[in-house]
Amino acid sequence: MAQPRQWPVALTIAGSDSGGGAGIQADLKTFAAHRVHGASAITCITAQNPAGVTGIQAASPALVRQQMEAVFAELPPQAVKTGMLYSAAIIRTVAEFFDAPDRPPLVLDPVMVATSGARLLQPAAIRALTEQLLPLAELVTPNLDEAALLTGRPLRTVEDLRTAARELHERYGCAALVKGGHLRGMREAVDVFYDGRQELLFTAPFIKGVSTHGTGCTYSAAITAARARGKSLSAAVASAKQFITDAIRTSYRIGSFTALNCHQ
Ligand code: PXL
Repeated sequence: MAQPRQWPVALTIAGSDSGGGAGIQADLKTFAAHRVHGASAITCITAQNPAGVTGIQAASPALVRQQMEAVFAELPPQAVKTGMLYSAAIIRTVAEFFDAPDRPPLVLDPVMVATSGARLLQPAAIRALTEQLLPLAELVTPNLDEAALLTGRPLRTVEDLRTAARELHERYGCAALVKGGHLRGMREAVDVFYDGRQELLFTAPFIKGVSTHGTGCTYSAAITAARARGKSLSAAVASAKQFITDAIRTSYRIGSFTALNCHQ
């Protein structure tokens, strides 16, 4: 029999969304759509549906570490992303694990608040995220609210996105993708990428009338999958922008809600 073909592995370190629209579930579907084997280290279980979050329980930091160790021992991933990390203790555990030689590229989606308004990061954990994990990331992917929190200033224009991306790179040494999808009064969803050498603007038509629950997860998972497949960081962001735009454009209905199509 012919030898099966090798697939790359990507790891997501994130929370579970019982409704299947965001979190681990969106990440694994997106990895699969890229023909990348998806491994996961679950940080939290959330009880939720598209209307909102009704419960959260965190895994112990020791169990998060064991999941990462189990994956790295036999399925060393070519790229890793983090999503909902929830507590300072979990962030410290992930940072300690990544502060080692020869770790694969880390895409950090600084998940703080759900589209529905639920808090997904404890306030006391923001410092651990910026001081311990951000310096270890290859890329950070904040939306407008998250970029405002990380830089200490509101973002209202594309110029503000450009400044924020540069500032995040200067402060933390990682590349930044600041996502302007929710900028007011714009016909287009503009994202700014800056890695210290090049600035790139990614633009797509703004699509009205669909839920954006899970867009951040799907976007960062698509970047991670493309990195696991060997693309450069800027090429991975470009292909992921196309993927997330198509996922929004081809959203489907589930009951009285819409969901992103990350099954492309
Ligand atoms: O999109 C942010 C996010 C990440 N992770 C989990 C979530 C959400 C949003 O609801 O539920 C588990």
